[in-house]
Amino acid sequence: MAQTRPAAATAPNDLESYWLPFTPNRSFKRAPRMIVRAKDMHYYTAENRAVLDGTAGLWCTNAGHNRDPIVAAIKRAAEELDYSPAFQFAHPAAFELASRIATLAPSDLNRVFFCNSGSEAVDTALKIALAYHNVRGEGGRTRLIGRERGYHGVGFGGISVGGIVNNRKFFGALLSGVDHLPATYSREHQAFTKGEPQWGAHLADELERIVALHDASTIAAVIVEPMAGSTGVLPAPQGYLQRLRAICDRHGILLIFDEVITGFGRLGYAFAAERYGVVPDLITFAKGVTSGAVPMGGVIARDGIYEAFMRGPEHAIELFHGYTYSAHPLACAAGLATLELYRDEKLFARAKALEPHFAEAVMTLKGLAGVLDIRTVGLAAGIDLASRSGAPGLRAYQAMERAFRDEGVMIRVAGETIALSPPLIVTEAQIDEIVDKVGRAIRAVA
Ligand code: PXG
Repeated sequence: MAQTRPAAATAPNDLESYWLPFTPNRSFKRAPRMIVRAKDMHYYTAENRAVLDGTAGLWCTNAGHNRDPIVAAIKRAAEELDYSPAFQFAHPAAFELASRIATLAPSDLNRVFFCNSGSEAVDTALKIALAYHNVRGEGGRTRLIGRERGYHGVGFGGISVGGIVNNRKFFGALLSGVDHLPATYSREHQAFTKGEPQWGAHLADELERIVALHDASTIAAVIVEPMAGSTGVLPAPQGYLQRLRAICDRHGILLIFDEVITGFGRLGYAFAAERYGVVPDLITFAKGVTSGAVPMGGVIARDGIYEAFMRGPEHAIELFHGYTYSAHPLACAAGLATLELYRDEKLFARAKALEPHFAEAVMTLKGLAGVLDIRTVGLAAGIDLASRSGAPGLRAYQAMERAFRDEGVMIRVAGETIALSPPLIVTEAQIDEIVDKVGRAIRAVA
Protein backbone atom coordinates (compact mmCIF):
# COMPACT_ATOMS: atom_id res chain seq x y z
CA MET A 1 0.00 0.00 0.00
CA ALA A 2 1.06 3.58 -0.53
CA GLN A 3 1.63 5.75 2.51
CA THR A 4 -1.31 6.15 4.83
CA ARG A 5 -2.95 9.47 5.34
CA PRO A 6 -2.58 11.55 8.52
CA ALA A 7 -4.64 10.59 11.54
CA ALA A 8 -8.25 11.70 11.66
CA ALA A 9 -7.54 14.61 13.96
CA THR A 10 -5.46 16.31 11.30
CA ALA A 11 -7.09 14.91 8.16
CA PRO A 12 -9.16 17.34 6.17
CA ASN A 13 -12.80 16.36 5.82
CA ASP A 14 -12.45 16.20 2.08
CA LEU A 15 -15.06 14.91 -0.30
CA GLU A 16 -12.86 12.39 -2.04
CA SER A 17 -12.92 9.31 0.15
CA TYR A 18 -16.63 8.72 0.17
CA TRP A 19 -17.89 6.82 -2.90
CA LEU A 20 -21.58 7.68 -2.98
CA PRO A 21 -24.13 5.01 -3.94
CA PHE A 22 -26.39 5.46 -6.98
CA THR A 23 -25.06 9.02 -7.38
CA PRO A 24 -23.05 10.78 -10.07
CA ASN A 25 -20.06 11.28 -7.77
CA ARG A 26 -18.25 13.93 -9.80
CA SER A 27 -21.27 16.22 -10.16
CA PHE A 28 -22.15 15.75 -6.52
CA LYS A 29 -18.66 16.61 -5.33
CA ARG A 30 -18.64 19.73 -7.48
CA ALA A 31 -21.84 20.97 -5.82
CA PRO A 32 -22.71 18.81 -2.81
CA ARG A 33 -26.26 18.62 -1.53
CA MET A 34 -25.54 18.23 2.15
CA ILE A 35 -28.11 17.57 4.87
CA VAL A 36 -27.15 18.00 8.51
CA ARG A 37 -30.38 17.68 10.48
CA ALA A 38 -34.03 16.74 10.13
CA LYS A 39 -37.27 17.03 12.05
CA ASP A 40 -40.77 15.86 11.09
CA MET A 41 -41.42 17.01 7.48
CA HIS A 42 -38.18 18.92 7.00
CA TYR A 43 -34.47 18.54 6.42
CA TYR A 44 -32.03 21.34 7.24
CA THR A 45 -28.83 22.22 5.40
CA ALA A 46 -25.64 23.41 7.07
CA GLU A 47 -26.84 26.99 6.46
CA ASN A 48 -30.02 26.04 8.35
CA ARG A 49 -32.14 26.22 5.22
CA ALA A 50 -35.33 24.10 5.60
CA VAL A 51 -36.05 21.61 2.82
CA LEU A 52 -39.48 19.99 2.72
CA ASP A 53 -39.29 16.21 2.42
CA GLY A 54 -41.33 15.19 -0.61
CA THR A 55 -40.02 11.63 -0.64
CA ALA A 56 -39.86 10.33 2.95
CA GLY A 57 -36.10 9.97 2.56
CA LEU A 58 -35.78 7.09 0.14
CA TRP A 59 -39.39 5.96 0.71
CA CYS A 60 -38.62 5.11 4.32
CA THR A 61 -39.31 7.84 6.87
CA ASN A 62 -43.05 7.21 6.83
CA ALA A 63 -43.56 8.57 10.36
CA GLY A 64 -41.55 11.71 9.58
CA HIS A 65 -38.03 12.52 10.74
CA ASN A 66 -36.49 12.28 14.19
CA ARG A 67 -39.73 11.53 15.93
CA ASP A 68 -39.24 11.76 19.70
CA PRO A 69 -40.61 8.30 20.66
CA ILE A 70 -38.40 6.58 18.10
CA VAL A 71 -35.31 8.55 19.11
CA ALA A 72 -35.96 7.78 22.78
CA ALA A 73 -36.44 4.07 22.09
CA ILE A 74 -33.16 3.87 20.17
CA LYS A 75 -31.31 5.69 22.97
CA ARG A 76 -32.77 3.37 25.59
CA ALA A 77 -31.86 0.27 23.60
CA ALA A 78 -28.31 1.49 22.99
CA GLU A 79 -27.81 1.89 26.73
CA GLU A 80 -29.39 -1.42 27.66
CA LEU A 81 -28.29 -3.99 25.09
CA ASP A 82 -25.99 -3.05 22.25
CA TYR A 83 -25.93 -6.48 20.74
CA SER A 84 -26.73 -10.10 21.37
CA PRO A 85 -25.93 -12.92 18.95
CA ALA A 86 -28.62 -13.45 16.36
CA PHE A 87 -27.87 -17.17 15.99
CA GLN A 88 -28.72 -19.58 18.83
CA PHE A 89 -29.66 -16.65 21.12
CA ALA A 90 -32.26 -13.93 21.02
CA HIS A 91 -33.60 -10.95 22.93
CA PRO A 92 -37.21 -10.16 23.86
CA ALA A 93 -37.77 -7.21 21.52
CA ALA A 94 -37.19 -9.45 18.49
CA PHE A 95 -40.17 -11.63 19.44
CA GLU A 96 -42.30 -8.65 20.30
CA LEU A 97 -41.63 -6.93 16.99
CA ALA A 98 -42.19 -10.13 14.99
CA SER A 99 -45.56 -10.64 16.71
CA ARG A 100 -46.64 -7.06 16.00
CA ILE A 101 -45.64 -7.32 12.34
CA ALA A 102 -47.50 -10.63 12.06
CA THR A 103 -50.59 -8.93 13.48
CA LEU A 104 -50.38 -6.24 10.81
CA ALA A 105 -49.91 -8.72 7.95
CA PRO A 106 -52.97 -10.31 6.37
CA SER A 107 -54.25 -13.87 6.75
CA ASP A 108 -51.77 -16.47 7.98
CA LEU A 109 -48.66 -14.44 7.16
CA ASN A 110 -47.44 -14.96 10.71
CA ARG A 111 -43.74 -15.85 10.61
CA VAL A 112 -41.14 -13.11 10.46
CA PHE A 113 -37.48 -13.50 9.47
CA PHE A 114 -35.34 -10.41 10.10
CA CYS A 115 -32.47 -8.92 8.10
CA ASN A 116 -31.13 -5.40 7.55
CA SER A 117 -32.29 -4.04 4.23
CA GLY A 118 -34.67 -4.52 1.38
CA SER A 119 -31.99 -6.20 -0.72
CA GLU A 120 -31.35 -8.75 2.00
CA ALA A 121 -35.10 -9.23 2.41
CA VAL A 122 -35.41 -10.07 -1.28
CA ASP A 123 -32.52 -12.53 -1.22
CA THR A 124 -33.97 -14.06 1.93
CA ALA A 125 -37.42 -14.48 0.36
CA LEU A 126 -36.00 -16.04 -2.80
CA LYS A 127 -33.89 -18.43 -0.73
CA ILE A 128 -36.84 -19.37 1.49
CA ALA A 129 -38.90 -20.08 -1.63
CA LEU A 130 -36.22 -22.34 -3.12
CA ALA A 131 -35.57 -24.14 0.17
CA TYR A 132 -39.30 -24.55 0.83
CA HIS A 133 -39.74 -26.53 -2.36
CA ASN A 134 -36.57 -28.44 -1.56
CA VAL A 135 -37.64 -29.57 1.92
CA ARG A 136 -40.96 -30.70 0.47
CA GLY A 137 -39.28 -32.90 -2.10
CA GLU A 138 -39.83 -30.54 -5.03
CA GLY A 139 -36.21 -29.51 -5.44
CA GLY A 140 -36.71 -29.32 -9.19
CA ARG A 141 -38.50 -26.01 -8.68
CA THR A 142 -35.50 -23.73 -9.11
CA ARG A 143 -36.70 -21.04 -11.50
CA LEU A 144 -37.51 -17.55 -10.27
CA ILE A 145 -39.79 -15.21 -12.17
CA GLY A 146 -39.49 -11.44 -11.86
CA ARG A 147 -40.83 -8.60 -13.97
CA GLU A 148 -39.47 -6.05 -16.38
CA ARG A 149 -39.09 -2.66 -14.65
CA GLY A 150 -39.07 -4.46 -11.31
CA TYR A 151 -36.69 -3.25 -8.58
CA HIS A 152 -35.75 -5.72 -5.90
CA GLY A 153 -32.61 -4.19 -4.50
CA VAL A 154 -29.03 -4.81 -5.46
CA GLY A 155 -28.08 -8.28 -4.26
CA PHE A 156 -27.41 -10.84 -6.98
CA GLY A 157 -30.84 -12.38 -6.37
CA GLY A 158 -32.54 -9.02 -6.53
CA ILE A 159 -30.85 -7.81 -9.71
CA SER A 160 -31.46 -11.18 -11.36
CA VAL A 161 -35.24 -11.04 -10.87
CA GLY A 162 -35.21 -7.25 -11.24
CA GLY A 163 -35.89 -5.62 -14.55
CA ILE A 164 -33.73 -2.51 -14.71
CA VAL A 165 -31.12 -2.81 -17.39
CA ASN A 166 -28.42 -0.63 -15.81
CA ASN A 167 -28.68 -2.55 -12.55
CA ARG A 168 -28.02 -5.78 -14.46
CA LYS A 169 -25.83 -5.28 -17.47
CA PHE A 170 -22.55 -4.48 -15.67
CA PHE A 171 -22.67 -7.43 -13.31
CA GLY A 172 -22.06 -10.60 -15.23
CA ALA A 173 -24.30 -13.56 -15.79
CA LEU A 174 -26.44 -13.13 -12.66
CA LEU A 175 -28.56 -16.04 -11.41
CA SER A 176 -29.44 -18.59 -14.03
CA GLY A 177 -32.96 -19.88 -14.55
CA VAL A 178 -34.69 -16.52 -14.23
CA ASP A 179 -37.49 -15.29 -16.47
CA HIS A 180 -39.48 -12.06 -16.51
CA LEU A 181 -43.09 -11.01 -16.85
CA PRO A 182 -43.69 -7.92 -18.96
CA ALA A 183 -43.99 -4.54 -17.24
CA THR A 184 -47.55 -3.38 -16.69
CA TYR A 185 -47.13 0.17 -17.93
CA SER A 186 -48.47 1.47 -21.21
CA ARG A 187 -48.68 5.23 -21.65
CA GLU A 188 -51.01 4.78 -24.57
CA HIS A 189 -53.58 2.96 -22.44
CA GLN A 190 -53.26 4.61 -19.05
CA ALA A 191 -51.75 8.10 -19.21
CA PHE A 192 -52.83 10.39 -16.33
CA THR A 193 -54.63 7.68 -14.39
CA LYS A 194 -55.27 8.13 -10.69
CA GLY A 195 -54.92 4.85 -8.83
CA GLU A 196 -54.92 1.41 -10.44
CA PRO A 197 -55.35 1.58 -14.22
CA GLN A 198 -58.19 -0.35 -15.81
CA TRP A 199 -55.96 -1.59 -18.59
CA GLY A 200 -53.39 -4.29 -18.06
CA ALA A 201 -54.80 -7.19 -16.00
CA HIS A 202 -54.32 -9.47 -19.00
CA LEU A 203 -50.54 -9.04 -18.68
CA ALA A 204 -50.67 -11.42 -15.69
CA ASP A 205 -51.60 -14.16 -18.15
CA GLU A 206 -48.06 -13.96 -19.48
CA LEU A 207 -47.23 -16.11 -16.48
CA GLU A 208 -49.19 -18.94 -18.12
CA ARG A 209 -46.98 -18.56 -21.19
CA ILE A 210 -43.85 -18.75 -19.02
CA VAL A 211 -45.25 -21.82 -17.24
CA ALA A 212 -46.00 -23.45 -20.58
CA LEU A 213 -42.43 -22.76 -21.74
CA HIS A 214 -40.57 -24.01 -18.67
CA ASP A 215 -43.15 -26.34 -17.06
CA ALA A 216 -44.57 -25.54 -13.63
CA SER A 217 -42.46 -28.26 -12.00
CA THR A 218 -39.35 -26.10 -12.59
CA ILE A 219 -40.70 -22.83 -11.18
CA ALA A 220 -40.25 -21.90 -7.51
CA ALA A 221 -41.64 -18.40 -7.19
CA VAL A 222 -42.86 -15.21 -8.79
CA ILE A 223 -41.79 -11.91 -7.25
CA VAL A 224 -43.45 -8.57 -7.97
CA GLU A 225 -43.86 -5.21 -6.33
CA PRO A 226 -47.60 -4.52 -5.87
CA MET A 227 -46.71 -1.01 -6.99
CA ALA A 228 -43.41 -0.71 -8.82
CA GLY A 229 -41.80 2.22 -7.01
CA SER A 230 -38.28 2.77 -8.26
CA THR A 231 -39.12 2.68 -11.94
CA GLY A 232 -41.58 5.48 -11.62
CA VAL A 233 -44.66 4.53 -9.54
CA LEU A 234 -46.50 1.94 -11.61
CA PRO A 235 -49.59 0.80 -9.73
CA ALA A 236 -50.83 -2.72 -10.43
CA PRO A 237 -53.61 -2.72 -13.02
CA GLN A 238 -57.05 -3.57 -11.62
CA GLY A 239 -57.35 -7.33 -11.19
CA TYR A 240 -53.72 -8.02 -12.16
CA LEU A 241 -52.48 -9.26 -8.78
CA GLN A 242 -55.58 -11.44 -8.31
CA ARG A 243 -54.83 -13.04 -11.64
CA LEU A 244 -51.21 -13.70 -10.72
CA ARG A 245 -52.39 -15.30 -7.48
CA ALA A 246 -54.78 -17.61 -9.30
CA ILE A 247 -52.14 -18.74 -11.79
CA CYS A 248 -49.58 -19.34 -9.00
CA ASP A 249 -52.18 -21.39 -7.10
CA ARG A 250 -52.96 -23.43 -10.17
CA HIS A 251 -49.31 -24.40 -10.59
CA GLY A 252 -47.98 -24.63 -7.04
CA ILE A 253 -45.79 -21.54 -7.51
CA LEU A 254 -45.10 -19.25 -4.54
CA LEU A 255 -46.13 -15.62 -4.90
CA ILE A 256 -43.83 -13.05 -3.29
CA PHE A 257 -44.92 -9.45 -2.84
CA ASP A 258 -41.94 -7.15 -2.49
CA GLU A 259 -43.45 -4.59 -0.13
CA VAL A 260 -40.21 -2.80 0.74
CA ILE A 261 -41.83 0.42 -0.47
CA THR A 262 -45.55 -0.40 -0.18
CA GLY A 263 -45.31 -1.82 3.36
CA PHE A 264 -46.19 0.33 6.36
CA GLY A 265 -48.77 2.64 4.95
CA ARG A 266 -47.59 3.99 1.60
CA LEU A 267 -50.79 2.79 -0.12
CA GLY A 268 -53.08 3.48 2.85
CA TYR A 269 -52.79 0.04 4.44
CA ALA A 270 -50.24 -1.78 6.56
CA PHE A 271 -49.43 -3.79 3.42
CA ALA A 272 -50.54 -3.40 -0.19
CA ALA A 273 -51.68 -7.03 -0.03
CA GLU A 274 -54.58 -5.75 2.06
CA ARG A 275 -55.44 -2.97 -0.38
CA TYR A 276 -55.68 -5.50 -3.18
CA GLY A 277 -57.26 -8.34 -1.19
CA VAL A 278 -54.56 -10.73 -2.39
CA VAL A 279 -52.63 -12.95 0.03
CA PRO A 280 -49.09 -13.65 -1.17
CA ASP A 281 -47.01 -16.50 0.29
CA LEU A 282 -44.14 -14.24 1.30
CA ILE A 283 -43.91 -10.49 1.89
CA THR A 284 -40.61 -8.62 1.97
CA PHE A 285 -40.39 -5.42 4.00
CA ALA A 286 -37.75 -2.87 5.11
CA LYS A 287 -37.67 0.95 5.10
CA GLY A 288 -40.91 1.96 6.88
CA VAL A 289 -40.61 -0.73 9.55
CA THR A 290 -38.30 1.60 11.49
CA SER A 291 -39.31 4.76 9.65
CA GLY A 292 -35.78 4.71 8.28
CA ALA A 293 -34.20 5.42 11.67
CA VAL A 294 -32.20 2.17 11.94
CA PRO A 295 -31.60 -0.24 9.06
CA MET A 296 -33.94 -3.22 9.16
CA GLY A 297 -35.66 -5.53 6.72
CA GLY A 298 -37.42 -8.84 6.82
CA VAL A 299 -39.65 -11.46 5.28
CA ILE A 300 -43.10 -12.48 6.45
CA ALA A 301 -44.03 -16.07 5.58
CA ARG A 302 -47.32 -17.90 5.70
CA ASP A 303 -47.63 -20.49 8.47
CA GLY A 304 -47.48 -23.38 6.03
CA ILE A 305 -44.11 -22.27 4.72
CA TYR A 306 -42.57 -22.04 8.18
CA GLU A 307 -44.11 -25.35 9.17
CA ALA A 308 -42.68 -27.12 6.14
CA PHE A 309 -39.22 -26.45 7.58
CA MET A 310 -40.03 -27.61 11.11
CA ARG A 311 -39.22 -31.25 10.53
CA GLY A 312 -36.20 -33.40 11.21
CA PRO A 313 -34.31 -33.60 14.49
CA GLU A 314 -35.08 -30.74 16.86
CA HIS A 315 -31.44 -29.84 17.50
CA ALA A 316 -30.82 -29.33 13.78
CA ILE A 317 -30.93 -25.93 12.08
CA GLU A 318 -33.93 -25.80 9.76
CA LEU A 319 -32.91 -22.91 7.48
CA PHE A 320 -29.26 -22.23 6.74
CA HIS A 321 -29.62 -18.50 6.42
CA GLY A 322 -29.30 -15.39 8.59
CA TYR A 323 -27.24 -12.28 9.26
CA THR A 324 -25.05 -11.13 12.15
CA TYR A 325 -27.42 -8.22 12.56
CA SER A 326 -30.74 -10.04 12.07
CA ALA A 327 -33.14 -8.51 14.62
CA HIS A 328 -30.51 -6.09 15.93
CA PRO A 329 -31.62 -4.69 19.30
CA LEU A 330 -31.51 -1.06 18.11
CA ALA A 331 -33.52 -1.89 15.01
CA CYS A 332 -36.10 -3.82 17.02
CA ALA A 333 -36.45 -0.94 19.46
CA ALA A 334 -36.88 1.51 16.59
CA GLY A 335 -39.36 -0.83 14.94
CA LEU A 336 -41.50 -1.20 18.03
CA ALA A 337 -41.60 2.55 18.63
CA THR A 338 -42.38 3.17 14.96
CA LEU A 339 -45.27 0.71 14.86
CA GLU A 340 -46.67 2.35 17.99
CA LEU A 341 -46.51 5.74 16.31
CA TYR A 342 -48.24 4.39 13.22
CA ARG A 343 -50.99 2.97 15.45
CA ASP A 344 -51.37 5.94 17.81
CA GLU A 345 -51.42 8.51 15.01
CA LYS A 346 -53.42 6.25 12.68
CA LEU A 347 -50.96 7.04 9.94
CA PHE A 348 -52.03 4.30 7.50
CA ALA A 349 -55.62 5.55 7.63
CA ARG A 350 -54.29 9.06 7.28
CA ALA A 351 -52.48 8.11 4.08
CA LYS A 352 -55.70 6.60 2.77
CA ALA A 353 -57.72 9.68 3.67
CA LEU A 354 -55.16 11.97 2.02
CA GLU A 355 -54.99 9.95 -1.20
CA PRO A 356 -57.74 11.85 -3.10
CA HIS A 357 -56.31 15.25 -2.19
CA PHE A 358 -52.80 14.12 -3.07
CA ALA A 359 -53.91 12.70 -6.44
CA GLU A 360 -55.90 15.82 -7.25
CA ALA A 361 -53.00 18.10 -6.33
CA VAL A 362 -50.34 16.23 -8.30
CA MET A 363 -52.60 15.99 -11.35
CA THR A 364 -52.67 19.81 -11.51
CA LEU A 365 -49.16 19.50 -13.00
CA LYS A 366 -50.71 17.97 -16.11
CA GLY A 367 -50.30 20.42 -18.95
CA LEU A 368 -46.96 21.83 -17.86
CA ALA A 369 -44.46 21.82 -20.71
CA GLY A 370 -42.62 18.51 -20.86
CA VAL A 371 -44.95 16.54 -18.56
CA LEU A 372 -45.83 13.35 -20.44
CA ASP A 373 -47.69 11.36 -17.80
CA ILE A 374 -48.60 11.42 -14.12
CA ARG A 375 -49.51 8.38 -12.03
CA THR A 376 -50.71 8.41 -8.44
CA VAL A 377 -51.57 5.71 -5.92
CA GLY A 378 -51.76 6.00 -2.15
CA LEU A 379 -49.28 8.69 -1.15
CA ALA A 380 -47.03 8.08 -4.15
CA ALA A 381 -46.82 9.76 -7.51
CA GLY A 382 -44.69 9.44 -10.63
CA ILE A 383 -44.31 12.34 -13.05
CA ASP A 384 -42.72 11.52 -16.42
CA LEU A 385 -40.82 14.31 -18.14
CA ALA A 386 -39.79 14.51 -21.78
CA SER A 387 -36.07 13.83 -22.27
CA ARG A 388 -33.73 16.48 -23.58
CA SER A 389 -32.45 15.29 -26.92
CA GLY A 390 -29.38 13.13 -26.58
CA ALA A 391 -29.33 13.42 -22.77
CA PRO A 392 -31.78 11.01 -21.18
CA GLY A 393 -32.37 11.72 -17.49
CA LEU A 394 -30.85 15.21 -17.61
CA ARG A 395 -34.09 17.19 -17.36
CA ALA A 396 -35.32 15.26 -14.31
CA TYR A 397 -31.90 15.55 -12.68
CA GLN A 398 -31.96 19.31 -13.24
CA ALA A 399 -35.48 19.47 -11.80
CA MET A 400 -34.27 17.66 -8.67
CA GLU A 401 -31.34 20.08 -8.28
CA ARG A 402 -33.60 23.06 -8.85
CA ALA A 403 -36.17 21.75 -6.40
CA PHE A 404 -33.54 21.28 -3.72
CA ARG A 405 -31.64 24.53 -4.16
CA ASP A 406 -34.23 27.04 -5.26
CA GLU A 407 -37.54 25.65 -4.06
CA GLY A 408 -36.54 23.94 -0.83
CA VAL A 409 -38.16 20.58 -1.56
CA MET A 410 -36.58 17.14 -1.80
CA ILE A 411 -37.79 15.01 -4.69
CA ARG A 412 -36.51 11.73 -6.16
CA VAL A 413 -35.77 11.16 -9.78
CA ALA A 414 -35.29 7.88 -11.59
CA GLY A 415 -34.47 8.20 -15.23
CA GLU A 416 -36.85 10.85 -16.51
CA THR A 417 -39.44 10.34 -13.76
CA ILE A 418 -39.94 12.47 -10.68
CA ALA A 419 -41.22 10.42 -7.75
CA LEU A 420 -43.12 11.93 -4.83
CA SER A 421 -43.80 9.96 -1.65
CA PRO A 422 -44.03 12.28 1.37
CA PRO A 423 -43.99 11.07 4.96
CA LEU A 424 -47.50 9.97 6.00
CA ILE A 425 -47.64 12.83 8.53
CA VAL A 426 -47.82 15.33 5.63
CA THR A 427 -50.69 17.84 5.82
CA GLU A 428 -52.93 18.89 2.94
CA ALA A 429 -51.24 22.30 2.98
CA GLN A 430 -47.82 20.66 2.75
CA ILE A 431 -49.00 18.50 -0.15
CA ASP A 432 -50.03 21.69 -1.95
CA GLU A 433 -46.70 23.27 -1.06
CA ILE A 434 -44.75 20.28 -2.44
CA VAL A 435 -46.78 20.34 -5.67
CA ASP A 436 -46.32 24.13 -6.09
CA LYS A 437 -42.59 23.85 -5.60
CA VAL A 438 -42.29 20.86 -7.94
CA GLY A 439 -44.35 22.71 -10.54
CA ARG A 440 -41.97 25.67 -10.38
CA ALA A 441 -38.96 23.35 -10.67
CA ILE A 442 -40.48 21.66 -13.73
CA ARG A 443 -41.19 25.04 -15.35
CA ALA A 444 -37.63 26.13 -14.62
CA VAL A 445 -36.18 23.22 -16.59
CA ALA A 446 -38.71 23.32 -19.45
N1 PXG B 1 -37.25 -3.93 -3.01
C1 PXG B 1 -37.90 -2.81 -3.37
C2 PXG B 1 -39.28 -2.92 -3.92
C3 PXG B 1 -37.29 -1.57 -3.20
O1 PXG B 1 -37.94 -0.47 -3.58
C4 PXG B 1 -35.36 -2.71 -2.32
C5 PXG B 1 -36.01 -3.90 -2.49
C6 PXG B 1 -33.97 -2.72 -1.75
O2 PXG B 1 -33.92 -2.13 -0.52
P1 PXG B 1 -32.52 -1.64 0.11
O3 PXG B 1 -32.88 -1.40 1.56
O4 PXG B 1 -31.56 -2.75 -0.02
O5 PXG B 1 -32.13 -0.41 -0.60
C7 PXG B 1 -35.99 -1.51 -2.65
C8 PXG B 1 -35.26 -0.21 -2.46
C9 PXG B 1 -35.95 5.11 -5.31
C10 PXG B 1 -35.26 4.18 -4.37
O6 PXG B 1 -35.66 6.27 -5.33
C11 PXG B 1 -35.84 2.97 -4.11
C12 PXG B 1 -35.20 2.08 -3.26
C13 PXG B 1 -34.00 2.41 -2.68
C14 PXG B 1 -33.43 3.63 -2.94
C15 PXG B 1 -34.06 4.53 -3.80
O7 PXG B 1 -36.86 4.69 -6.02
N2 PXG B 1 -35.83 0.88 -3.08
